[in-house]
Amino acid sequence: MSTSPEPRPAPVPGSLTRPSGPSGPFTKSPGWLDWYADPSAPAFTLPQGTVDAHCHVFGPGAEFPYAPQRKYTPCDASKDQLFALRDHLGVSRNVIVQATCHGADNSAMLDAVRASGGMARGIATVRPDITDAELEELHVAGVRGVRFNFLKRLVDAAPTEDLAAIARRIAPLGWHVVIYFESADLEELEGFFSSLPTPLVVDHMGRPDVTQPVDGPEFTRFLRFVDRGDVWVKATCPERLTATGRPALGGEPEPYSDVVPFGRKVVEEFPDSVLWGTDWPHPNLKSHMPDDGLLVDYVPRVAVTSELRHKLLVDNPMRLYWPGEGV
Ligand code: 0GY
Repeated sequence: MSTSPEPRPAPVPGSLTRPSGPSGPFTKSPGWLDWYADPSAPAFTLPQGTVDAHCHVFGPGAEFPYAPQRKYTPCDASKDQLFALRDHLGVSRNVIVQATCHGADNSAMLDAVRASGGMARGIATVRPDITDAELEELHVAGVRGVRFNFLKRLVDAAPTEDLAAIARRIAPLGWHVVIYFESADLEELEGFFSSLPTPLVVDHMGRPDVTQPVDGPEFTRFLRFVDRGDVWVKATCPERLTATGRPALGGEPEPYSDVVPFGRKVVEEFPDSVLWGTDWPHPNLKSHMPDDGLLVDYVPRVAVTSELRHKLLVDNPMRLYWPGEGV
């Protein structure tokens, strides 16, 4: 694998513009909230080399059809639109996580990773019958992990023996497993997670119930789980986790205050194994669609020193996704 980044392709002018019609040949799920087409310029300047370690591409459906077994049909969100957002926010690199609406067809994600000129990595969804040659092809394209999703509203349950078999297959490639689960399910899943032979990366802080105290039993269990293993945590998705916080809209300077103590806790307890990401284009939000510029301004509320911010935004994701590369 090459270790020097290739030149980044020029941003596509105007590509944050979102078509208002249907998603190509697909009809969006009822009530679908489209991503925010006119994000503000962040007040907080991200450090050079910032990695958005959790984002997705959706289609476009006309080019990369959504999977027949999907649980939702989104608004298209193309690689050009993702790269335009990256440049607008001052992000340098992306980790593009396969979204469940594409099932195990990684084409849209791979197309985006390949087009990034080395500035994106991918997290794939794979089936247990994937061949070694196919895994190698994913690695060459820039994939560095697989995602195991345990949310019943997003996927049909997969047998843990199949997932364990996948984890054994990817371990020699130096990949990790991204796990997405509801906090209430951790007790049941913890033994399985601990048996996996790869590092683990937890989506959205394990989805805590933020109406519970940050030092309550549920989040304490999660913190202990992280502490015991080779586990990374994404301090992401305040817009998804919030119960009472004001939304990141209309220039709100302090959105999602109810999530801040949880974000601060993981950033301060695990400064060398936390990651940040936008979660753009924010699938399945119900109450509102955040202004991504304001989501950047949320970062210094959970990472309160420049040292913590540099670890969260640059050092940690670079170590995990671009080891040995300078920013
Ligand atoms: C997220 C969260 C969600 C969806 C997906 O792959 C997906 O469909 O990840 C969700 O609905 O909670 O991380 O983007």
